[in-house]
Amino acid sequence: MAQAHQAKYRKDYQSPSHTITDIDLTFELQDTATIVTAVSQVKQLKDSTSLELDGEGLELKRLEVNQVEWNEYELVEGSIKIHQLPTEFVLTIVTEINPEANTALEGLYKSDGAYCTQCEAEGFRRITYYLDRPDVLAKYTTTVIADKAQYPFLLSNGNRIEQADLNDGRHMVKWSDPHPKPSYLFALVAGDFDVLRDKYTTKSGRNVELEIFVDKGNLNRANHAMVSLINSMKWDEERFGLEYDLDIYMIVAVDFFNMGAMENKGLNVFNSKFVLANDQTATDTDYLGIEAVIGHEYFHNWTGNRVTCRDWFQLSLKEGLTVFRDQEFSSDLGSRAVNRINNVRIIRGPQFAEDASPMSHPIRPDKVIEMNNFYTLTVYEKGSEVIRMYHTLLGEEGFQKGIKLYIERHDGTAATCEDFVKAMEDANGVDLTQFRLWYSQSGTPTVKVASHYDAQQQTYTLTLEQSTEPTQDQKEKQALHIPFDIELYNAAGEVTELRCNGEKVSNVLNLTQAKQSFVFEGVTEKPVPSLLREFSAPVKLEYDYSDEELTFLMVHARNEFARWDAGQMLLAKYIRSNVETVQAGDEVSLPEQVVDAFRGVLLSKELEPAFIAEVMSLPSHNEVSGWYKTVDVDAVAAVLKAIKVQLALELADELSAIYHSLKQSEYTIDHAAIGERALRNTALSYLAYTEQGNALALQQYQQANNMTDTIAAMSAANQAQLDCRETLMSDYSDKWKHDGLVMDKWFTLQGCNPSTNALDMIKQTMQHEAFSLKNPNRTRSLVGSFLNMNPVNFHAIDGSGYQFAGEILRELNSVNPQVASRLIDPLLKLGKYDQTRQALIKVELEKLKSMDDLAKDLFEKVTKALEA
Ligand code: B3K
Ligand code: ZN
Repeated sequence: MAQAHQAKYRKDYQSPSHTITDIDLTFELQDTATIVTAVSQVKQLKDSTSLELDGEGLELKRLEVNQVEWNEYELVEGSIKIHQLPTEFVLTIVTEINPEANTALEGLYKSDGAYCTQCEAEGFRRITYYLDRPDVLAKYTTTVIADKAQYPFLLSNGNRIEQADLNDGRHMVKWSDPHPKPSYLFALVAGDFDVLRDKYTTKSGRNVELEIFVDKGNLNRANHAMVSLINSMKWDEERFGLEYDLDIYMIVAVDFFNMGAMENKGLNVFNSKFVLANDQTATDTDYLGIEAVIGHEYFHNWTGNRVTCRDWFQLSLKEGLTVFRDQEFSSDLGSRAVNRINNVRIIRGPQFAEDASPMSHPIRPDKVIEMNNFYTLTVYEKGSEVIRMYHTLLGEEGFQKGIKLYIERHDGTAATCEDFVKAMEDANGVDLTQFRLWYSQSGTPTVKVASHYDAQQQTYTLTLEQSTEPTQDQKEKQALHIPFDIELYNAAGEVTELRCNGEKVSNVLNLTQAKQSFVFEGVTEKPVPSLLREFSAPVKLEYDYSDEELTFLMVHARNEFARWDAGQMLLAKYIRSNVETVQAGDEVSLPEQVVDAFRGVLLSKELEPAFIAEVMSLPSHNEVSGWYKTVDVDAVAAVLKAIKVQLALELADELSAIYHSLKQSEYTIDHAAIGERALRNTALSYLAYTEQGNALALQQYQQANNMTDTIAAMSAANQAQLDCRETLMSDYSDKWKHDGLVMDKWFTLQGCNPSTNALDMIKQTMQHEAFSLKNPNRTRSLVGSFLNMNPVNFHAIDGSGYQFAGEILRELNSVNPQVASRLIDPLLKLGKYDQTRQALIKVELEKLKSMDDLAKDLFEKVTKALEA
């Protein structure tokens, strides 16, 4: 039986009893016995002669206070308590750690041949005993000592201030970071790398050395990361007026990493997936991902590092804001509409699902057992939507005024979400009292809209009603301040000016009550409303649109997002009705006018190809599942496939014409070319279901001169189970089996394989020479894609998919609890399935719960799911 782990509550926050102003660290790196000496300047802040420091998995070698050996201490689970301390003192702690045995990839560990660290959220305590909390900010000096031949590069935060060869084949490098920082931003890397170097001069003239460290032989894959870094530095100066503040910026790409990347001060550590790319190894999606993540980590330098978080409950303060900044960066550099569409898909799909799951929590959580479990879509993506709502309400100018004040007030300190709201209020002279509820209320609000046109009075009334269903963490819900962006169109497709009470009003309605009516005057004909434009709030919209209104908006809405959204709503209507049709044992069908609406988009000459590709993309199985209380997995899968096939057959000529007209002779990475490939490959994903499918996929694979087209061919063959599938899969594996990162795309395809014997094939695939459960990227690619993107096989009614998930989770619990805890998410949603499936999932959750050594990470999620 798992031991119960203690929860922490936001309301219990206490400022620290002591602070540490400076820390001098020395690392003597050895694979199984690294010695860490930490010399800290400690100051008492509260009336306490005892100091409790966090520490996990450490062997204490020495403890001194003011250079004198100290015996007044107790070692307890997770910490050390030191007693009888003076008010100010120098604390010396020597610990021994074992980086080689560290498969959890938290603290100091080895990734292939290199040493690296991951300290956020609470990994620094696996390096030394420390006040491992974000509101203790110290200046760091770090000396790294290691064998010179094996580890020629020894890196840490800040500037390199000293280096020397030692007499025993080892060498040392000393770093000093002038900016006080919390322990979670500490980093160390030691290894042998190839380095891509460049320079950047900031607006005010600071010369910055840029260095990207990659595994030997990968230099030809680092260029896009460098371009993205330079673009990020420039963009933050132009759009936010924020400049870099050190003389060097380093990025290291490692193969073993629990998440995407980490914003350690001056020394970002990245999952190699978000650094390495060239046209032969990476898809367009990879390129865009690299741009976004490089930007995200760079933008943290101000929103996260210079202004950090007081405690981990405030995580969205840095993450929501930084996601907003990276989304804006990608939108300014590429297509705003396509970026918005993809961000909204994440909210409507997996984020809404998280809100409805046992893990529901507000963007600022109130209760946490394992902090790593709260790096969630809610904190990040919904957090970013909350930031976007300030932007919608205040405009770019007002928003930037707020950011400026926030940074002026809190630079060099640890702040709270409340500090951020206050800065926005004070800079703009507005009252955001009700808006604050977005930080404390969990769940997804629904806004139900009713309309009424009065021809005689020439008035049009929209009645908006908001409600939020109870969630597992919070039963009572209140009315939120919802910015609700609308437009009204007349029959000619022109926009009607909005007037209320004789005055012109903004497009953004302020919905603040449970139910509220807005009466628009001077409306000379019954309009078609465009509602929740740009997805101006993270809510579900309910409005009874007719097919005619939706096809009208698909053509006439001025804004591309609204056109796409109308297409999605039209599809949603027919997906829902067809699910019922299938349940009644009848055939799926789409009416002619719906097919024609999509034909119109395909034939459009003005729309960008990238945008057309988005309109043609059906909602995912996960997103559709979110529409139902209890989801019929097989019916939804059948409907999505049948709709795809019907569109493919009816639009085959148009799709085929597009496919052939968009053939490119040369591969370039610019947004126009990426968009054309996206549309061409979307066309292929449909054509795969026609007679020409097999020939086209095979030919595209053979002729492809870039990875985007290669993977698109394989993916079409996989989804439509074409005859050429096996040939393509084995050819690819022969070519890339030595390269785990490139093989991840192949593992993902195996994981999503819709074939009825997919699970057996996946089990065989786990024996592939490139696969290892210890590597998070491999595990996520194969197992993660099976759990998240293979609905029919994962939810197989014989329970085989759940059993497989259970086995993997039990193994990963001790190998890498963080990865296990990410992987378990689909099983937490058991409440969405029929009784048989629920019971089967429950068996697996109970088995996990009964494990003696169940890690905090899984414990928190499993208990919540079983309480549901
Ligand atoms: N701040 C890190 C995430 C750390 C996750 C810890 N489990 C990356 C990011 O959001 O930029
Ligand atoms: Zn972040």
